[in-house]
Amino acid sequence: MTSEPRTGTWVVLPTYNEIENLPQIAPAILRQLPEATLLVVDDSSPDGTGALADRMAAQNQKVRVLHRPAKQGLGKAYTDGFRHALDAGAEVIVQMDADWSHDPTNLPAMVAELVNGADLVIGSRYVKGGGVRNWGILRRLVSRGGSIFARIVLRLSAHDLTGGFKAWRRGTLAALPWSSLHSGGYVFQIETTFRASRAGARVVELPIVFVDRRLGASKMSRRIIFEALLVVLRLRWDELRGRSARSRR
Ligand SMILES: Nc1nc2c(ncn2[C@@H]2O[C@H](COP(=O)(O)OP(=O)(O)OP(=O)(O)O)[C@@H](O)[C@H]2O)c(=O)[nH]1
Ligand SMILES: [Mg+2]
Repeated sequence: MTSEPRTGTWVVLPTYNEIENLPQIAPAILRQLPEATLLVVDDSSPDGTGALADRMAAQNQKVRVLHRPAKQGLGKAYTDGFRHALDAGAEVIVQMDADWSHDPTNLPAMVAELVNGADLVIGSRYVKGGGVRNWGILRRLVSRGGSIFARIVLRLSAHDLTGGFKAWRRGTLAALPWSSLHSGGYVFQIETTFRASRAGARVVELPIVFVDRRLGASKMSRRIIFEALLVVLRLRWDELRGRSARSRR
Protein backbone atom coordinates (compact mmCIF):
# COMPACT_ATOMS: atom_id res chain seq x y z
CA MET A 1 0.00 0.00 0.00
CA THR A 2 1.03 3.56 -0.57
CA SER A 3 -0.05 6.74 1.15
CA GLU A 4 -0.99 8.34 -2.18
CA PRO A 5 -4.58 9.40 -2.62
CA ARG A 6 -6.77 7.40 -5.00
CA THR A 7 -6.33 8.87 -8.42
CA GLY A 8 -8.34 8.25 -11.55
CA THR A 9 -6.43 7.53 -14.70
CA TRP A 10 -2.90 6.21 -15.08
CA VAL A 11 -1.11 5.82 -18.39
CA VAL A 12 1.59 3.15 -18.22
CA LEU A 13 4.34 3.80 -20.75
CA PRO A 14 7.10 1.19 -21.02
CA THR A 15 10.34 2.49 -22.48
CA TYR A 16 13.50 0.91 -23.72
CA ASN A 17 15.81 3.32 -25.52
CA GLU A 18 13.18 5.91 -26.28
CA ILE A 19 15.22 8.99 -25.45
CA GLU A 20 14.30 10.56 -28.78
CA ASN A 21 10.57 10.01 -28.31
CA LEU A 22 9.88 10.53 -24.61
CA PRO A 23 10.28 14.35 -24.46
CA GLN A 24 7.49 14.80 -27.00
CA ILE A 25 5.19 11.86 -26.33
CA ALA A 26 4.89 12.51 -22.57
CA PRO A 27 3.44 16.04 -22.84
CA ALA A 28 1.29 14.95 -25.80
CA ILE A 29 -0.30 12.27 -23.60
CA LEU A 30 -0.90 14.67 -20.73
CA ARG A 31 -2.43 17.23 -23.10
CA GLN A 32 -5.06 14.63 -24.05
CA LEU A 33 -5.63 13.43 -20.48
CA PRO A 34 -4.79 16.42 -18.27
CA GLU A 35 -5.95 14.67 -15.09
CA ALA A 36 -3.96 11.51 -15.69
CA THR A 37 -0.74 10.33 -14.10
CA LEU A 38 1.90 9.15 -16.55
CA LEU A 39 4.01 6.24 -15.33
CA VAL A 40 7.17 5.64 -17.35
CA VAL A 41 8.45 2.09 -16.82
CA ASP A 42 12.06 2.04 -17.91
CA ASP A 43 14.23 -1.07 -18.01
CA SER A 44 17.54 0.75 -17.41
CA SER A 45 17.72 1.89 -21.03
CA PRO A 46 21.38 2.26 -22.03
CA ASP A 47 20.55 5.50 -23.86
CA GLY A 48 19.57 7.27 -20.62
CA THR A 49 15.78 7.30 -21.08
CA GLY A 50 15.36 6.57 -17.36
CA ALA A 51 17.42 9.57 -16.25
CA LEU A 52 15.54 11.79 -18.68
CA ALA A 53 12.25 10.52 -17.25
CA ASP A 54 13.49 11.39 -13.75
CA ARG A 55 14.22 14.94 -14.87
CA MET A 56 10.74 15.22 -16.35
CA ALA A 57 9.20 13.85 -13.13
CA ALA A 58 11.11 16.42 -11.06
CA GLN A 59 9.46 19.19 -13.08
CA ASN A 60 6.00 17.73 -13.41
CA GLN A 61 4.21 15.91 -10.62
CA LYS A 62 1.98 14.18 -13.18
CA VAL A 63 4.98 12.17 -14.34
CA ARG A 64 6.24 9.19 -12.31
CA VAL A 65 9.04 6.77 -13.09
CA LEU A 66 9.46 3.12 -12.29
CA HIS A 67 13.02 1.92 -12.82
CA ARG A 68 13.60 -1.74 -13.43
CA PRO A 69 17.10 -3.15 -13.12
CA ALA A 70 17.25 -4.90 -16.49
CA LYS A 71 15.36 -5.60 -19.69
CA GLN A 72 13.25 -8.67 -19.00
CA GLY A 73 10.62 -8.22 -21.68
CA LEU A 74 7.59 -6.08 -22.22
CA GLY A 75 5.23 -8.33 -20.27
CA LYS A 76 7.31 -8.02 -17.11
CA ALA A 77 7.57 -4.25 -17.48
CA TYR A 78 3.80 -4.01 -17.84
CA THR A 79 3.17 -6.32 -14.91
CA ASP A 80 5.26 -4.08 -12.64
CA GLY A 81 3.76 -0.89 -14.03
CA PHE A 82 0.19 -2.13 -13.66
CA ARG A 83 0.81 -3.26 -10.10
CA HIS A 84 2.23 0.13 -9.23
CA ALA A 85 -0.78 1.94 -10.73
CA LEU A 86 -3.26 -0.39 -9.00
CA ASP A 87 -1.49 0.06 -5.65
CA ALA A 88 -1.75 3.81 -6.10
CA GLY A 89 -5.51 3.47 -6.54
CA ALA A 90 -5.89 3.87 -10.31
CA GLU A 91 -9.45 3.39 -11.56
CA VAL A 92 -8.53 3.42 -15.25
CA ILE A 93 -5.23 2.08 -16.56
CA VAL A 94 -4.08 2.79 -20.10
CA GLN A 95 -1.15 1.07 -21.77
CA MET A 96 0.59 2.38 -24.88
CA ASP A 97 3.89 2.49 -26.74
CA ALA A 98 6.26 5.44 -26.40
CA ASP A 99 7.30 5.58 -30.07
CA TRP A 100 4.27 7.43 -31.54
CA SER A 101 2.80 4.27 -33.04
CA HIS A 102 -0.13 4.88 -30.70
CA ASP A 103 -1.64 8.30 -31.27
CA PRO A 104 -2.37 10.15 -28.00
CA THR A 105 -5.38 11.83 -29.63
CA ASN A 106 -7.19 8.47 -29.41
CA LEU A 107 -6.94 8.49 -25.61
CA PRO A 108 -10.05 10.49 -24.65
CA ALA A 109 -12.33 8.26 -26.76
CA MET A 110 -10.81 5.11 -25.28
CA VAL A 111 -11.29 6.30 -21.73
CA ALA A 112 -14.83 7.47 -22.54
CA GLU A 113 -15.69 3.95 -23.71
CA LEU A 114 -14.80 2.65 -20.23
CA VAL A 115 -17.06 5.24 -18.69
CA ASN A 116 -19.80 3.96 -21.04
CA GLY A 117 -19.49 0.49 -19.56
CA ALA A 118 -16.66 -1.34 -21.31
CA ASP A 119 -14.23 -3.33 -19.16
CA LEU A 120 -11.41 -3.37 -21.69
CA VAL A 121 -10.99 -1.07 -24.68
CA ILE A 122 -8.64 -2.14 -27.46
CA GLY A 123 -7.25 0.44 -29.86
CA SER A 124 -7.75 -1.75 -32.90
CA ARG A 125 -6.06 -1.76 -36.29
CA TYR A 126 -8.26 -4.52 -37.60
CA VAL A 127 -11.77 -3.09 -37.37
CA LYS A 128 -13.42 -0.73 -39.85
CA GLY A 129 -11.65 2.62 -39.79
CA GLY A 130 -8.45 1.19 -38.33
CA GLY A 131 -5.19 0.34 -40.07
CA VAL A 132 -1.41 0.50 -40.18
CA ARG A 133 0.82 3.03 -41.86
CA ASN A 134 4.45 2.74 -43.00
CA TRP A 135 4.78 -0.97 -42.27
CA GLY A 136 6.51 -3.36 -44.66
CA ILE A 137 4.69 -6.42 -45.94
CA LEU A 138 6.46 -8.81 -43.55
CA ARG A 139 5.57 -6.80 -40.47
CA ARG A 140 1.96 -6.56 -41.64
CA LEU A 141 1.79 -10.29 -42.16
CA VAL A 142 3.22 -11.08 -38.74
CA SER A 143 0.84 -8.75 -36.92
CA ARG A 144 -2.30 -9.52 -38.91
CA GLY A 145 -1.49 -13.22 -39.13
CA GLY A 146 -0.76 -13.35 -35.41
CA SER A 147 -4.10 -11.77 -34.57
CA ILE A 148 -6.02 -14.11 -36.89
CA PHE A 149 -4.16 -17.16 -35.58
CA ALA A 150 -4.80 -16.23 -31.96
CA ARG A 151 -8.42 -15.33 -32.69
CA ILE A 152 -9.12 -18.74 -34.21
CA VAL A 153 -7.11 -20.87 -31.79
CA LEU A 154 -8.39 -19.05 -28.71
CA ARG A 155 -11.92 -18.48 -30.08
CA LEU A 156 -11.95 -14.80 -29.31
CA SER A 157 -14.16 -12.20 -30.94
CA ALA A 158 -11.72 -9.26 -30.80
CA HIS A 159 -9.85 -8.61 -34.05
CA ASP A 160 -6.65 -6.97 -32.82
CA LEU A 161 -5.03 -9.25 -30.29
CA THR A 162 -1.40 -8.35 -30.80
CA GLY A 163 -1.60 -4.60 -30.25
CA GLY A 164 -0.58 -2.83 -27.07
CA PHE A 165 -2.88 0.19 -27.03
CA LYS A 166 -5.49 -0.69 -24.43
CA ALA A 167 -7.51 0.87 -21.63
CA TRP A 168 -8.53 -1.20 -18.64
CA ARG A 169 -11.12 -0.81 -15.95
CA ARG A 170 -9.43 -1.32 -12.60
CA GLY A 171 -11.41 -4.39 -11.58
CA THR A 172 -10.79 -6.15 -14.89
CA LEU A 173 -7.05 -5.64 -14.75
CA ALA A 174 -6.76 -6.47 -11.06
CA ALA A 175 -8.65 -9.75 -11.57
CA LEU A 176 -6.19 -11.17 -14.12
CA PRO A 177 -4.32 -14.21 -12.77
CA TRP A 178 -1.03 -12.37 -12.47
CA SER A 179 0.97 -15.13 -10.86
CA SER A 180 0.11 -17.68 -13.54
CA LEU A 181 0.57 -15.65 -16.73
CA HIS A 182 2.74 -17.44 -19.29
CA SER A 183 3.99 -14.46 -21.21
CA GLY A 184 7.15 -12.48 -20.67
CA GLY A 185 7.34 -10.84 -24.08
CA TYR A 186 4.94 -9.27 -26.55
CA VAL A 187 2.52 -12.21 -26.40
CA PHE A 188 1.52 -10.70 -23.08
CA GLN A 189 -0.90 -8.56 -25.14
CA ILE A 190 -2.70 -11.62 -26.46
CA GLU A 191 -2.74 -13.37 -23.12
CA THR A 192 -4.18 -10.46 -21.14
CA THR A 193 -7.03 -9.96 -23.62
CA PHE A 194 -7.67 -13.72 -23.64
CA ARG A 195 -7.77 -13.96 -19.84
CA ALA A 196 -10.01 -10.92 -19.51
CA SER A 197 -12.41 -12.24 -22.17
CA ARG A 198 -12.65 -15.61 -20.47
CA ALA A 199 -13.37 -13.86 -17.18
CA GLY A 200 -16.37 -12.25 -18.86
CA ALA A 201 -15.02 -8.78 -19.61
CA ARG A 202 -16.93 -6.56 -22.02
CA VAL A 203 -14.30 -5.91 -24.67
CA VAL A 204 -14.76 -2.99 -27.06
CA GLU A 205 -12.55 -2.28 -30.07
CA LEU A 206 -12.07 1.31 -31.22
CA PRO A 207 -10.40 1.88 -34.61
CA ILE A 208 -6.87 3.30 -34.55
CA VAL A 209 -4.29 3.90 -37.23
CA PHE A 210 -0.97 2.48 -36.11
CA VAL A 211 2.01 4.41 -37.47
CA ASP A 212 5.46 2.85 -37.61
CA ARG A 213 7.81 4.22 -34.96
CA ARG A 214 9.07 7.72 -35.70
CA LEU A 215 12.54 7.32 -34.23
CA GLY A 216 14.70 4.71 -32.56
CA ALA A 217 15.17 1.02 -33.25
CA SER A 218 12.66 -1.84 -33.38
CA LYS A 219 12.84 -4.56 -30.75
CA MET A 220 10.83 -7.12 -32.71
CA SER A 221 12.58 -10.45 -33.29
CA ARG A 222 11.98 -14.03 -34.43
CA ARG A 223 12.17 -15.18 -30.85
CA ILE A 224 9.25 -12.92 -29.95
CA ILE A 225 7.13 -14.37 -32.78
CA PHE A 226 8.01 -17.93 -31.80
CA GLU A 227 7.11 -17.27 -28.16
CA ALA A 228 3.74 -15.92 -29.29
CA LEU A 229 2.94 -19.06 -31.30
CA LEU A 230 3.84 -21.35 -28.45
CA VAL A 231 2.00 -19.41 -25.77
CA VAL A 232 -1.21 -19.19 -27.82
CA LEU A 233 -1.20 -22.95 -28.38
CA ARG A 234 -0.42 -23.55 -24.74
CA LEU A 235 -3.25 -21.33 -23.52
CA ARG A 236 -5.75 -23.27 -25.61
CA TRP A 237 -4.19 -26.60 -24.64
CA ASP A 238 -4.42 -25.78 -20.92
CA GLU A 239 -8.02 -24.74 -21.37
CA LEU A 240 -9.02 -27.93 -23.18
CA ARG A 241 -7.16 -30.10 -20.67
CA GLY A 242 -8.86 -28.31 -17.78
CA ARG A 243 -12.22 -28.86 -19.41
CA SER A 244 -11.70 -32.58 -20.01
CA ALA A 245 -10.38 -33.03 -16.45
CA ARG A 246 -13.53 -31.37 -15.12
CA SER A 247 -15.79 -33.52 -17.30
CA ARG A 248 -14.11 -36.70 -16.01
CA ARG A 249 -14.87 -35.70 -12.46
N1 LIG B 1 10.40 -1.26 -20.15
C1 LIG B 1 10.46 -1.93 -21.31
N2 LIG B 1 9.93 -1.38 -22.42
C2 LIG B 1 10.01 -2.07 -23.58
C3 LIG B 1 10.65 -3.34 -23.69
N3 LIG B 1 10.55 -3.76 -24.98
C4 LIG B 1 9.90 -2.78 -25.64
N4 LIG B 1 9.58 -1.76 -24.80
C5 LIG B 1 8.80 -0.54 -25.08
O1 LIG B 1 7.51 -0.98 -25.43
C6 LIG B 1 6.95 -0.21 -26.49
C7 LIG B 1 6.71 -1.12 -27.69
O2 LIG B 1 7.95 -1.63 -28.15
P1 LIG B 1 8.42 -1.48 -29.66
O3 LIG B 1 9.86 -1.81 -29.75
O4 LIG B 1 8.01 -0.17 -30.21
O5 LIG B 1 7.60 -2.64 -30.31
P2 LIG B 1 6.82 -2.63 -31.63
O6 LIG B 1 5.98 -1.39 -31.75
O7 LIG B 1 6.14 -3.94 -31.70
O8 LIG B 1 7.98 -2.63 -32.70
P3 LIG B 1 8.79 -1.40 -33.34
O9 LIG B 1 7.99 -0.17 -33.20
O10 LIG B 1 9.05 -1.83 -34.71
O11 LIG B 1 10.03 -1.33 -32.53
C8 LIG B 1 7.97 0.90 -26.76
O12 LIG B 1 7.59 2.02 -25.99
C9 LIG B 1 9.28 0.28 -26.25
O13 LIG B 1 10.23 1.25 -25.84
C10 LIG B 1 11.20 -3.90 -22.49
O14 LIG B 1 11.75 -4.99 -22.46
N5 LIG B 1 11.07 -3.15 -21.34
MG1 LIG C 1 6.71 0.35 -31.75
